Amino acid sequence: MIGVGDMVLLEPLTEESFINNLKNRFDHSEIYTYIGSVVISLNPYRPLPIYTADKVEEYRNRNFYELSPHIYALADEAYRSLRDQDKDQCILITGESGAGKTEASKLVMSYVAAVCGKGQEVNKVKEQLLQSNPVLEAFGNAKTVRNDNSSRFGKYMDIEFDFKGDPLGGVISNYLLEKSRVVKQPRGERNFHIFYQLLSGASEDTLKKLKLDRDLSKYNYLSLDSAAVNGLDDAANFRTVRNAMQIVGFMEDEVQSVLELVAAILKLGNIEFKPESRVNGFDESRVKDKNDLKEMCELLGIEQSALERAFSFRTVEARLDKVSTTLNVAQAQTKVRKKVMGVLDIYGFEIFEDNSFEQFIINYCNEKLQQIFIELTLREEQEEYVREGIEWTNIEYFNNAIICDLIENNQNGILAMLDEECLRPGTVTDETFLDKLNTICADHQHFESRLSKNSKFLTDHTLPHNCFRIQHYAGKVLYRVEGFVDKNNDLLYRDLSQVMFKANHSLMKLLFPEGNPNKVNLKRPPTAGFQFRASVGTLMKNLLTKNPNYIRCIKPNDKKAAHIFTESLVCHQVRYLGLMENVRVRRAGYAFRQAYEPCLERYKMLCKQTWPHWKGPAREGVEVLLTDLQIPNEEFSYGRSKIFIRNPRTLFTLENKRAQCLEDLATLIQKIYRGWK
Ligand code: AOV
Ligand code: MG
Repeated sequence: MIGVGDMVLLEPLTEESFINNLKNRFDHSEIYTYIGSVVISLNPYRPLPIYTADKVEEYRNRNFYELSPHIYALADEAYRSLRDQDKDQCILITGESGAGKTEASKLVMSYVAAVCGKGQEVNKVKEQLLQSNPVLEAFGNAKTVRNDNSSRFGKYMDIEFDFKGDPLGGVISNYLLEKSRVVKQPRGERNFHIFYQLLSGASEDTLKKLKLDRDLSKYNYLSLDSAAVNGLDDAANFRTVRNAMQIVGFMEDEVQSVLELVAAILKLGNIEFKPESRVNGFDESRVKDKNDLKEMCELLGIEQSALERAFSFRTVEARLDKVSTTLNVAQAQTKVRKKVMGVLDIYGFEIFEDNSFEQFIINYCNEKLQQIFIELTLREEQEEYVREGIEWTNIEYFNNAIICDLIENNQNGILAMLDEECLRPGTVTDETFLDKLNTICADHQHFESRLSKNSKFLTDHTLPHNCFRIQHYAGKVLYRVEGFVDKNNDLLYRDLSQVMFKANHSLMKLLFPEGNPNKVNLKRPPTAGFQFRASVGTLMKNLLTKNPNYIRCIKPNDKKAAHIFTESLVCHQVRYLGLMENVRVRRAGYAFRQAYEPCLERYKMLCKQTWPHWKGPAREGVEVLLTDLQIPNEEFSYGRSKIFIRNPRTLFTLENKRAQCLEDLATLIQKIYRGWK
């Protein structure tokens, strides 16, 4: 074992020793380390030979602490607990952008797929579950400055199992896609992968049908400076995605429809408008070059003049709306209760140079997850002590509930303020929204802004006037308010959605139900912020009903590079993730706990009465063993099903004695062997 595999056993426990242990292990390609049952995962930024079929076999049906730390151990524990103890599980993966969450979620899924069920039908379900990833990533991931394959949407997948633990299917929920990326990408970033994949990977014939040109520079929506990404083979990935769509269950004509939409979006981006003065003095926009418009309408079966009218008279800028929805990969309709394993992979905490509404939403989501980690780690710990009948000591934590409240409070949270502005009659701008925040949130300890003149608080002169800053659990983020009102409103003019609904293209129709003239809904649709808050709320409630398993991902450097461990960067993440507190909570009462059976099994060789077999109950065997080893009574507590060890050193003593015993045994065997020879 390189360093210490479980931080709970680290002596002495300081931030320095914690980081050193991570570094030492990372330098020896050991990217996983435990804090009790929590897995810390460091992104190696290179392929490691630790995800082979042999490794799967090695970790299968083994106790968590028996082997060196691995994400497979967590996946195995979660799966067995679901199958054998009928406990619904959730896998919560957190960490900042590029830390390795999406990769971790795929590793968990592929491990579970490898160990659960067999047979043709089951294999088909597994394949569908796994192949949903390339499809979703093509349409929802993009290269950002932080990550070449950054998730621009949140994803929660419930994998459903029958009573035997065989997979039945999966239900995927998507959370707020960063759709503004379709239209505009920050410098050095790309649009969603699918655009590049389609243009590089599709056959000449397909491109012709889609009226597309392979040349990226022909499309305004595809930024040119960053089109090629090292290590990303767009053409090969296109084939993977096509294949995956087929496995997931798309019919050939459905794939074609999707690609037509992708092509239409590229055409849409090329449509330019020119102002045209009208008699009454107002400017009106007109489509400049009609070829792209014509081709787009042909692709989607839209009447060109109707679309042109809708563009010209109401909208100045072409905007797109996409509906993110629940996608059923395969829903098995059985009457019996399904066992569920939920895998949550969201967009990680982000701080860019320029942070807008999207970052605000992403970071809010991360606050909520941190909150659930805090609540559940403490709760679970407390509950375990109660369950086992053992006394509990409280540990102080930084609780980020206060930041969640600043954002989501129904009366005066930032999202509520934004909604209020969006719904208010009269002139509403991003500035009026900021003014409102200035007056309402100004004295909140996690909120900063250069304040409007009528406020008595003044926090920071250096802040640009159109920004506010939030001190998140993971760092301070400066948000520019420009676009907040518009993005939260998320409205598409009705005449545009009506034209889209009239399209002779069934998929397109499906995406614009609000354009149905027979279903004119005068009620305003909920804002983007409101919907997000509601769906995150539902998700959190759902997670709270399940048994949580944590993977805490850490990014070792800012260069997306292998072998580099930047201590300051890691230290920052260790702090905000609350990992030191996590260890302390774990050690506060009892550093280590283990069920009686495996404990006796592991150490029984240290005592004549328990070796080689102990006939009575395991708990009594452990008592006999510990008494025989003369370990002081205060070092232990006997829980109902587990033994609790107070001090890590006691465990070391046991481990050392065991190692010594094994060594003596090996020497003895060698002697006997030599004697024979
Ligand atoms: P993220 O999901 O946490 O970021 P990813 O899982 O996409 O991060 O990881 C970023 C990149 O790091 C991957 O594309 C891989 O190249 C590499 N990587 C991550 N984990 C491993 C691993 N276990 N082994 C080898 N390489 C790995 V974001 O979606 O941006 O929040 O929003
Ligand atoms: Mg991701």
